[in-house]
Amino acid sequence: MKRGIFITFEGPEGGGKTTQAKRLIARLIEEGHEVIYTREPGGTKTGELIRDILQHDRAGEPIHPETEVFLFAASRSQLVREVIQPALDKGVHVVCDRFADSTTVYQGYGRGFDIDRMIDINAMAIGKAIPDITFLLDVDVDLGFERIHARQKELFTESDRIEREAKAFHQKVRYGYLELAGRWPERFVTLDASQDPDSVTAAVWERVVRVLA
Ligand code: Z5A
Repeated sequence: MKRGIFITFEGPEGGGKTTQAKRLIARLIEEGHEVIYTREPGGTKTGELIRDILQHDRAGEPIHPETEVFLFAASRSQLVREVIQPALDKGVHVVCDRFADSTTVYQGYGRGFDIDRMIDINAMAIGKAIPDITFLLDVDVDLGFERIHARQKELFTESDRIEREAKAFHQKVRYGYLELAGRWPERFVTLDASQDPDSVTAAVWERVVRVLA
C-alpha cells in the first residue's frame, strides 16, 4: 500500500498555519482524498493534557526549559504512534499544525539549546514520520502579533505562556525557521504569509498538487 503524504505547517505566531491547514484539509476532502488534521502539542488525550500544562501553566509552577523540551517531545511521540504513523501506513494523508521543527526552533533557536541536540531528540520522538512537505508561513513578528492580538480582542482570550515571551525570542524563532528552511530545501516550502489568505492558499495547493501527482 502506498504511504500517505505527510504535510506540516510551521512558522512564527500569526502566520496563518491553522487557517491554511484547515483550508488544505477541506480541499483535499473535496478532491476525494482521505486525510486527517492534527496539531501539536496535542492531538491525543495524553498530548492534550500535556498541551494544557505547556500553554496554560496547568501545573501552577514554572516549567524548566529542559522539562519543556521533553514535554513537547512526549506529546509528539504519542501523536506519532497513536495517530500519524498508523494513518500514513494506511495510505491516509496527514496535515499537522506544527511538528518537530517547532521544537528545533522554539527550544533550540529560541531558548538556546543546541540545535543538533533538538534534532536528535526529535528523531527519537518521530521515528519514521518525517514530513514530505513543510510549509513555512513566514511573517514579520510585529505583523504576526497584530493578527494574534486582533483575534484575542475578538474572542476575549489572552496570550499563552510562549506568546508572552519577549519580542527578541520571537525574532530568534523567525530567524531559526529561515535557517532550517535553508538546511532542508527539499522539504521546506517558504511562503510569504503577509499576503492575503487566498494567495497563500493558492500557493499551498499548487505545491500539494505537484506532490500528489
Ligand atoms: N511550541 C514550542 O515551543 N515547541 C514545540 O515543539 C511546539 C510548539 C510543537 C503552540 O501554540 C505554541 O507552542 C506555540 C509554539 C510552541 N507558541 N506560541 N506562542 P498554539 O498551537 O496555540 O498556536 P500557534 O501554533 O502558535 O498558532 P498561532 O500563532 O496562534 O496562529 P496561526 O495558526 O499561525 O494562525 P491562525 O490561527 O490561522 O490565524 C491567526 C489570526 O490571523 C486569525 O485571526 C486569522 O484569521 C488571521 N490570519 C491568518 N492568515 C492571515 C492572512 N494571510 N492575512 C491576514 N490575517 C490572517
